Amino acid sequence: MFKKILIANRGEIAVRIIRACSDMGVRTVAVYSEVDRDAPHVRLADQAFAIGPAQAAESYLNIDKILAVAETSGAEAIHPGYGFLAENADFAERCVEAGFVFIGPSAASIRAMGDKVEARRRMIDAGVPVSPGTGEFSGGAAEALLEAEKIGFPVIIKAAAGGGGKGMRVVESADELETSLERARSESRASFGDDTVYIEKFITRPRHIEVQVLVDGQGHGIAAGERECSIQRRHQKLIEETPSPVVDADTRRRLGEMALAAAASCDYVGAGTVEFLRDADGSFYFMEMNTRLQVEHPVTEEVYGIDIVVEQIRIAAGEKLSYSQDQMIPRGHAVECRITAEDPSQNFMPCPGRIEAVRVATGPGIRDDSAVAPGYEIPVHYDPMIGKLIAHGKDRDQALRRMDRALAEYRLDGITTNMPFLRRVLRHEAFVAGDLHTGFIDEHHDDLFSERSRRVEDIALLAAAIHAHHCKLSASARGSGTHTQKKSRWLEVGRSRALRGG
Ligand code: MV4
Repeated sequence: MFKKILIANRGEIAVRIIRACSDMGVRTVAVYSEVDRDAPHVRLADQAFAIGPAQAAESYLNIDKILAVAETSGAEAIHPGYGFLAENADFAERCVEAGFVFIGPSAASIRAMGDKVEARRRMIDAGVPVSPGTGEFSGGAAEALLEAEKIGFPVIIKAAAGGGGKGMRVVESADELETSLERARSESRASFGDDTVYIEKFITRPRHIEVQVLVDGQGHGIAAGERECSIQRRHQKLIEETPSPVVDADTRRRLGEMALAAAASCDYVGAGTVEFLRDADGSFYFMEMNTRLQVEHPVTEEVYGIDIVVEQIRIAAGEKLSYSQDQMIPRGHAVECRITAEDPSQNFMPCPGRIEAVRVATGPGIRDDSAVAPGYEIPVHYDPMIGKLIAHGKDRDQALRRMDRALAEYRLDGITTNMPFLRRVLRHEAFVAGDLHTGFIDEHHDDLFSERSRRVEDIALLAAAIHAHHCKLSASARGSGTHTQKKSRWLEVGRSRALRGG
């Protein structure tokens, strides 16, 4: 096993990886930008090195600097986390050339799955279902029309270098085709420096369901169930869960086989995720393979009783998987909420700032994967996601109730977060019913953003403010600075009214 690992990342995922290393007795090296000097990941690591200015391009994306720190610190392996350099095949290659183990798949696997046309071709060869469509499409409007009519409208034009929604255009009818093709190509050229596109049948009202795979260097692979990730906004997932409300044991087995075939198609080694779209009649189509650890990995860890980060590190060190496929039995249900410093009422405008006080939620079935601390200033330069709350229960109902309790308990003073919005989604009747699809937030926009839905929270806030004020008054009357322990009658009234929606 490695003695020392460098974590080429920041925030909650760097903290998560440091924890896995500590559990394994592996020492850790953090890297940080100028604005992250006092960040949680820096404090938790055994060693930390500055790698440059706030701008990610000059720090967390600076390959030369990161490799230089790896050399100086004596680290043997590098974990990229997610985002930043995690799916950069050149980085994986440079790590290996410099004599470090890259904790992730080979550069060749990353490249193969990063090219969406190539990935599609490999899936077809491997017998994994894909949405009907083309290979690389280099024709003009007339040829596009022929293809689209063969496929049937609506179609979607996607960037070969894309993923995550960039360079995508949905085309409802023939008259939009030419403009959409031009737009998709130019957006793709601007974003990726490559205007290769392909065309697929557009799946309407799909669910996003993905499968976690782990493959070791001895050729053993396991699928650790699916995650339902349909609750998204602008291609950012908000809430994820496992099991999916629509996947039964037999479908899970089939999906697992498809995901392992997808992984084998690019000689995948490590932890990976195979994303599928599920259409309204229950058919699954391969969408993409993510060649990294994912944000939402904890729900799988809770329900399958595994540690995905530990497995990644073991696999990278040449060890065998700790689990076999027949041990992958789901136990209960887990849900994850992504907590962001964003204001949902201001179109999810990022609201970074200084965290004045923190009360992390705990208690039965709750896991907090965050990177927050009192006095910590959330930098404006990176993702507004500051942590994740994961609730595990014996079934979906218990997991959702625990999540609601944890979100109510959680306090992050000094910054605006999306927590009240997450609670509105969790309590929405369509969400409770498991009636999910990728357009959920848009479809239920009025319910989730209306004055009325926010009024409930306003009443609770008002009651809490009155309570705090009342405490202060009684404390100063007694000449002490401590809060009174007795719960204010105002708060109780405010709470019960708020819960009734009155
Ligand atoms: C699709 C699709 C419907 N049909 N492909 C979005 C991001 C990129 N990974 C691919 N995406 C989609 N591909 C076909 N053939 C719908 C989407 C899509 C989507 C997928 C998952 C989650 C949210 C989404 C939001 C809009 C569109």
